[in-house]
Amino acid sequence: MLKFYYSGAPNPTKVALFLEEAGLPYEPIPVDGRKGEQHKPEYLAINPNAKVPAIVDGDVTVFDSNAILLYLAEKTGKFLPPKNDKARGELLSWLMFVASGVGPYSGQSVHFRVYAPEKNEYAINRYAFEAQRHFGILDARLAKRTYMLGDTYTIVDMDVWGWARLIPTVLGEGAWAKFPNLKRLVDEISARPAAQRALALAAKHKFKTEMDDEARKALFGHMAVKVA
Ligand SMILES: N[C@@H](CCC(=O)N[C@@H](CS)C(=O)NCC(=O)O)C(=O)O
Repeated sequence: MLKFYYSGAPNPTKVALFLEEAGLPYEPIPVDGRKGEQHKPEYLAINPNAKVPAIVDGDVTVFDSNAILLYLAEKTGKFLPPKNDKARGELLSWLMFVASGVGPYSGQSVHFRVYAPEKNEYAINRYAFEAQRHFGILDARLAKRTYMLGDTYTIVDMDVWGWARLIPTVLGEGAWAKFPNLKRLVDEISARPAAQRALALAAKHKFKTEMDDEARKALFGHMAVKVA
């Protein structure tokens, strides 16, 4: 059975959504980031980047949420746009946009707003600005179509949902008012039974919640090293 390495964080949750939507049988294997389980040699053999999610599907290993979404969609033929070059171009563009922009800027925005030991106004504003700009681009696109790629619910919508449902954490309370079209999509997806099962998965395992020294050491390796 497909093994799914996960935590309750945004990137694994998008993959949980796909697995639940597609009805694929899978064995969930928790990787507790705050306990440093992502750095264990046996997990590094699966994902040398020491992050979740990852999957092992027979003799195939895939890491990175966006790669996994594309792999599973192509394998099952589910949640893909129509088969033509134009739709394929849009699929790849928007998947990479979420992978290289929405995810990293949102993650860094949360890091500097919530976790950084010093509140650096320049960094907070830089990442919040970029996260907001990326969400604004998604919102403008969703003003003109039901789903990211048109009339069909695809892996791009799942990819967007992973981070967009956390907009108040990324940008602060009240931020939803700036993205009414994105909110419509997020609310629609969150109400789907598969999304509720994906969110419930994180609650089935008792992940560590304390941000203590062990957690900081595991998640913020840079704090112990002077690189530049
Ligand atoms: N590009 C990767 C990013 C994965 C990622 O940042 N995962 C976070 C959880 S959302 C993680 O594992 N953090 C633990 C750590 O940084 O040590 C993806 O989309 O899968």
